[in-house]
Amino acid sequence: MSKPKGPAKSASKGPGKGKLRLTVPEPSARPGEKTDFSFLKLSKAGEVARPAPDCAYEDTITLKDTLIRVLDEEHQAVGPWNPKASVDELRQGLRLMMLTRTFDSRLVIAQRQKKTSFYMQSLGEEAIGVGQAMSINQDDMCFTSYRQQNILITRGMPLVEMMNQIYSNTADPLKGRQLPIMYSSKKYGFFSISGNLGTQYVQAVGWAMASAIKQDTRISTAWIGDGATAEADFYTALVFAQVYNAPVILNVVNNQWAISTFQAIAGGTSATFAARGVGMGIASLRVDGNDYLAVLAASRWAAERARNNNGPTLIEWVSYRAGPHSTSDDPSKYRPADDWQRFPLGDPIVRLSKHLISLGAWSEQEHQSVQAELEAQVLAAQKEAEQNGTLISGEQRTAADMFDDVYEHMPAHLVAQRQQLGV
Ligand SMILES: Cc1ncc(C[n+]2csc(CCOP(=O)(O)OP(=O)(O)O)c2C)c(N)n1
Repeated sequence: MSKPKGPAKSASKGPGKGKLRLTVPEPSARPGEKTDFSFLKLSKAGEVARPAPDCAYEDTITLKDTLIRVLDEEHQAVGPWNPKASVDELRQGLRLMMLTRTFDSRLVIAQRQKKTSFYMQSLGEEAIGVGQAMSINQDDMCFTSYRQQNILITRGMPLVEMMNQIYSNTADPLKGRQLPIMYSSKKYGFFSISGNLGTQYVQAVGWAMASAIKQDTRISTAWIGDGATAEADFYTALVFAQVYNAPVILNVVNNQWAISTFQAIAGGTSATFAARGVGMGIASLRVDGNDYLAVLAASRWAAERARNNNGPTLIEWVSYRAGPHSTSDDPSKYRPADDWQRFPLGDPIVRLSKHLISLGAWSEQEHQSVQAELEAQVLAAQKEAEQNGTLISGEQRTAADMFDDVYEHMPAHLVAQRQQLGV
């Protein structure tokens, strides 16, 4: 019997180079070593051109591999992306970043004191959400991950209300049903956070499409981390955003890490995350996420584009996750302890404060007194929230709440289950 002839046989012809090998990307350094940050494609401040916000997506193709930066080594604002923000706007931005960091550090302590079960800080990433929230309208809708608490803070959600959610106490706006930090606030245009990574990205695009269908004027913002871009929803969102020219800002926060996983394993060092956008026909920018002025400029550009029906923009924000992934994580097990100190884009709060100092609009003393003021503000909010209960003090909503809102009207089987519980 003759052997079957198939494509596999002909494909195996030709000179191979021996056995195949699987590539598994690794970070350049592990604990005790020094990260080689040369993988980051950096540009000099002021170096990258600024196309008009109504440009064709093709005009952004080169921007996928450059880095939009405004603040230079001397802390001066330079180049075509300089947003020319007023000193008052910048001072407000700095204050909101400092407030976010202060809020985070207090809640990390609260978690260590067992007042809450869990917390996630945004250390080092404060500029991105604050700057974007300052660049859009209060009624634009934000579909965030769990690391954009600064958007709620910028929009003025009372810190007490945020803490009530974290403590799952009697005043928790989400009635104790959600893991701490999974905020939801219709009032502050903040879509309910879900634990399932990436789902909000496609929903943000749908929301933007709905806004366009209704001939509304509001836009949406979508938020995802570098790791979560590997989720299918990320690509689905891009296709729909491009096809329907949805008025959405597609933010990718590249903080280099997804828990213990370096962004190379989500594909980020072979091609930038901004490249994903232009590959789909979406105008895309790659921006220094630790440069508050660059955040303002790029966010305004994208918001203007969306609002004028010029379509979506994808923005890769290059930053660094300076803290642990969450209170359940110990980064010293997988990355060098001094990584953030060596990260070339520095600390967004330090950079903006140095810029303001150079303008004569801030000082070390003012920094310290504002810091003290913010700590007092957060502490006062914390004391107030703790009156409604914490995990250790134990006050919670009634168990009867547990059955509400599963459906709009409670079906008979849920009524029966509630009665079984005797509540
Ligand atoms: C669908 C899904 N898979 C896995 C997880 C577990 N998980 C929670 S956060 C996280 C890492 C996400 O990293 P990244 O998107 O880079 O965001 P970052 O935490 O760095 O802000 C993972 C894998 C999840 N919540 N949902």
